[in-house]
Order: sequence, then structure tokens, then C-alpha cells
Amino acid sequence: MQTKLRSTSKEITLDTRGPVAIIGESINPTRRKKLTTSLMSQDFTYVFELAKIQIDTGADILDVNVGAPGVDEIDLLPKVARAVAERFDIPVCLDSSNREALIAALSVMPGKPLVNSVNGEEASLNAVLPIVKEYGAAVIGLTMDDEGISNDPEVRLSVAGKILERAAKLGIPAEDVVIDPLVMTVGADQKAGLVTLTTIELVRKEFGVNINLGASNVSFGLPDRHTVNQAFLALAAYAGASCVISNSEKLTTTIRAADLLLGRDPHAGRYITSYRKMVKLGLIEDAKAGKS
Ligand code: THG
Repeated sequence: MQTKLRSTSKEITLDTRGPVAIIGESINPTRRKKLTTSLMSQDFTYVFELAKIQIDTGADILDVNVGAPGVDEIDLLPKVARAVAERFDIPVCLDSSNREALIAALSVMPGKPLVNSVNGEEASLNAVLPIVKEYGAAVIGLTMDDEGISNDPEVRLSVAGKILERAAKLGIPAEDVVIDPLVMTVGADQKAGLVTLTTIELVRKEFGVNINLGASNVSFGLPDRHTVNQAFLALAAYAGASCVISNSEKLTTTIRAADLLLGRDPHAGRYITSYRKMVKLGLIEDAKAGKS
């Protein structure tokens, strides 16, 4: 199944058969003081720097989250999302649960953005799905509802089903709903990774829709998060994740390696291209130069 997203002139396809698409995560002020300060002063220089490095390192889409104490999302989400989309001609993922902020952003965005997110709570379904339909966007559906986040993959599957059903009732096709099985940290519950991986498999088999993960959530609170993130991404790609919100600077080569290992990178073309780009940017060592 394919989900199409568009910027002013480019189209990005999320495809359940892969390769894995990357949503750059770093325009998110959580624990980023410099970003919070610059957002509050309406200075987008740093936002553009973050956008550029993510695109240069392989992001297909950029997540835009401006949620921080003291930030007016209704004012800032449309400004930042539109500025990024226009400057870089890349589809944006509007990361907010605030209906008014989403409406303000959707009404000024070019192309077809991804709304991040709706969930199975009645209030969320009623607030978000009608505007997704109205503006012709696609949406990420989180597998949680009024009962909270279940540890049972079958329950998460049924929440996914409910979101897809309610979307269909409003005329939003399954192609435009990307299900997020929810990634929780294994630092708090060692079964959390497995619950997500099992949910990915169930959702893939039952509904065949695109599946998104906030991949780096898996390692919150642990040392050497990068190693945990890498291992998780490989497993998630195998289970059927087709789209990941992650730090492309650090994780694109791992994602490309997973695609290569899953037989969806002919002649290792994407893996090698991405390796060369990373070397050029000084983000990984040149294997040849490293030999003595
Ligand atoms: N699902 C959906 N959307 C989401 C999430 C999800 N949006 C937010 C979040 N989860 C995904 N985005 C991030 C962004 C940053 C980090 C993790 C998830 C992160 N940042 C480092 C930190 O906080 O320490 C700082 C940056 C870094 O050094 O890489 O971990 O699950 N639909």
C-alpha cells in the first residue's frame, strides 16, 4: 500500500514494501533549549539549520513539533511548518495534538502534509479526523484510546482498526492513515520492544497499511542510546515498519543497511550513496582513509 505526501513540487511515497522512509525528528523542542529559545523569539535560523542537516543526511519528510512551555503552538506551528516546507520543498509532518494549531497549519501548507497525530480517544477522533479530510492530508493514528496504552498487541491492533474504521466513515482512505504501534522505552519495561514489534506484525497482516514508529523513544533513559536505537530499527524494519521518525544524522546508514539486508536495495545503491554522503559530511569515517 502506498501513502503519497507532497510538498510544493515533490511527491514522497510511503510504501509498505519499503524501503523505509525517514521523518527527521529534530525540529522538536523537547530537551532542546536552544531550539525553544529561538522558537520563542521567532528566529528560524536554527530551525533551518536543523532542517538542512536532516535533509542532507537522508530525511524524506520533516517532523515539525513546536510544543514547549511558553510557546504558542497556534501561532508558531503554521509559521515554522510553512517556512520549512517552502524553503526546502519537502513534505512536513505536523506534530501536534492541538486541533486549532493543526487547522492553522493545514490552511497554509502547500501540497499534502502528514498530520501527527490522531489516536483512538473519542475526543481525538472527533477533533482531528474531520480536518484531515477537509484539507486532504494524511494522518498518523496512534494505537492508544480512552483506556490508555495497552501492553497487549491485540488491543493495540483493535485500536488501529477503530481509527481506520472512523477514518473510512469520513471518506479518508486507508492509504492516508499511517498506523503508529507506539514505541515505549525498554528502560522502563523490558517487554516494551517486543509489544511494539508484535503489534507491527499484527497491523501489517490485518490491515496492510503503512506503519510509522517514533523509533528513538525505545532507548529513553538508557546509556548508549544509539546502539539500542540501531538494533530496534533493524528489527522494526523486518517486522514491517515502513516509516520512522528518527534522527537521520545518526540513523540513516542503519536504516539503509536494514533495507539492504531485506533485499530491497538493488546493488546496495542506496546504502552506498548514503555512506558516501555521510563521509563527505564528516559524520562517519572514510573506511579507506582509516586503513593504515
Ligand atoms: N510517534 C509519533 N510522533 C512522535 C513520537 C512517536 N513524535 C515525537 C516523538 N515520538 C518522536 N520524536 C523524537 C524526537 C527526539 C527524540 C526522540 C523522539 C530524542 N531526542 C534526544 C533527547 O531527547 O535526548 C535529543 C536529540 C538527539 O540527541 O538525538 O531522543 O512515537 N507519531
